[in-house]
Amino acid sequence: MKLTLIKPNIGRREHSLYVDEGRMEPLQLGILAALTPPDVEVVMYDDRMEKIPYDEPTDLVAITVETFTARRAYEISAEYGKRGVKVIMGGMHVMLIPDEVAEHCDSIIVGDAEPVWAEMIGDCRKGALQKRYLAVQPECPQTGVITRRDIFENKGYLPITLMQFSRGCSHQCSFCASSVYFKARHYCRPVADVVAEIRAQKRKLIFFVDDNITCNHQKAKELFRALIPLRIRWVSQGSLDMLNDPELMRLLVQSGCLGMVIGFESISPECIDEIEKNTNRSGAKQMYSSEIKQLRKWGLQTWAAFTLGHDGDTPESIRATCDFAIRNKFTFAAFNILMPYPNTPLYAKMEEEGRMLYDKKWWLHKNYRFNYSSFVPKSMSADELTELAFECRRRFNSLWSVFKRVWEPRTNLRTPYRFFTYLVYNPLFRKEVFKKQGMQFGLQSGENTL
Ligand code: B12
Repeated sequence: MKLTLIKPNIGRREHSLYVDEGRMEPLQLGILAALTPPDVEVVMYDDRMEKIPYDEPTDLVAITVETFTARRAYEISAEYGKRGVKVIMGGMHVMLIPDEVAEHCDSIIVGDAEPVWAEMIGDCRKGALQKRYLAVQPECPQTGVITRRDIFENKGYLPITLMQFSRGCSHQCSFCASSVYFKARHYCRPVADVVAEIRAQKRKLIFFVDDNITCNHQKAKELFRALIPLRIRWVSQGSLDMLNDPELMRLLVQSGCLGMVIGFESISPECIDEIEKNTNRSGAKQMYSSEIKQLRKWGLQTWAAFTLGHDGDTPESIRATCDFAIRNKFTFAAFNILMPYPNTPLYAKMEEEGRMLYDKKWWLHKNYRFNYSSFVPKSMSADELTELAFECRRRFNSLWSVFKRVWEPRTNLRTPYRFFTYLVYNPLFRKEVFKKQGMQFGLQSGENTL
């Protein structure tokens, strides 16, 4: 039997193809490969930079789907369908809206693949693939499974190893798709498995793609203690409440943490209340001054993430958010328009208030473009919000801002390595800002909604 794994791209630019130059290893496909019995041949194609050879013989195609790659995933599935090849889909979007996905393929796995993958492969061998497999969320994700990384070789990925210690987050921010997937729970892998996985690969730079690696302080401390002897460098995502626990922070730094993606979301306390981001309530009341001081003290290079277009946002507050990010010399920042992902509380609210645009299914609509507002904001038009968010990305990533932000002795200039990281990744992200803006979803302009 032969299995073909596929990571879809978002789509294309209006006038040319889009190649993701900052692409990272598709971790989920490495896990699916590892779960697959050794007698099954496995190949992987990454649509972000290579052509999919639709005519290459295969017995099953497995596609990972996020909401922003759904339209492209359905196109790929249709191509295989024309050739009579069976397609299975799984991933975040499948959990959020399984009935829609099921219309575009032969089978779906709802939830983590681990509990049902072996059964599915067995069914496929017998020619008896079921329409739907429902996975019960395992208390310990990925137990005993070491990601197969040989499938990533020679694909030009950034030289950083992706891995997970935990999945999910116990907070319940109204816009977060992951809280829906994990029902606001946080699941940790056994620390020994993570250590074994780090040892099984060669790199010393790890990106823990956890939703919130510091969600459970005790478990995080256990992990960090075990990382210290490995002498790695790592980055991940965490929430501001980690700063309230000095022992956690000491271990985090000692274990090699270079920096974190932190969801600041908004500088306005009203907006933080609106999205129910409890970890940010006290910080937002004083413009995060004590949190930023601490992040510097611990020497972390922060990737600050903001969401724009809250009901309490105005054009002035959005511009002030960008000023705040530049003034505080964050190493990187993301200015994302608030996105109503299907089945999230944010989506339900926008739908109820009649504010959804693009026939309520922006991810399938032929006129929707990457980084456009998909709803009508309260204090501005959708187009104005789209333009303001683009303006923030342009300003934060401008050459002048890159020059200004580097002068932070405790973070960006702390060591030659930190300075190097700053210099290499800022131009890369700057390029992506322009390449991705306004990208069409999928490659074909086709139907209004698929
Ligand atoms: C790492 C990460 C990134 C990395 C990309 C890494 C990469 N490899 O390319 C970076 C930082 C670049 C990134 C960017 C973005 N991301 Co991101 N990202 C993540 C994060 C934190 C982890 C993803 C991951 O690797 N998980 C580990 C794997 C093992 O888990 P998994 O994918 O869930 O896979 C399991 C199951 O779902 C299932 N499964 C998965 N695929 C398949 C396929 C089949 C066939 C089967 C059977 C099963 C199956 O089995 C797997 C094993 O258990 C997720 C959060 C999350 N919890 O998923 C957000 C997340 C996926 N990102 C999100 C978003 C919005 C984005 C951006 C659009 C942000 C932006 N505005 O720019 C961009 C777009 C990226 C792009 N394509 O250009 C959203 C997506 C929401 C949605 N509804 O789709 C998420 C869920 C964050 C969130 N909390 O909302 N991201």
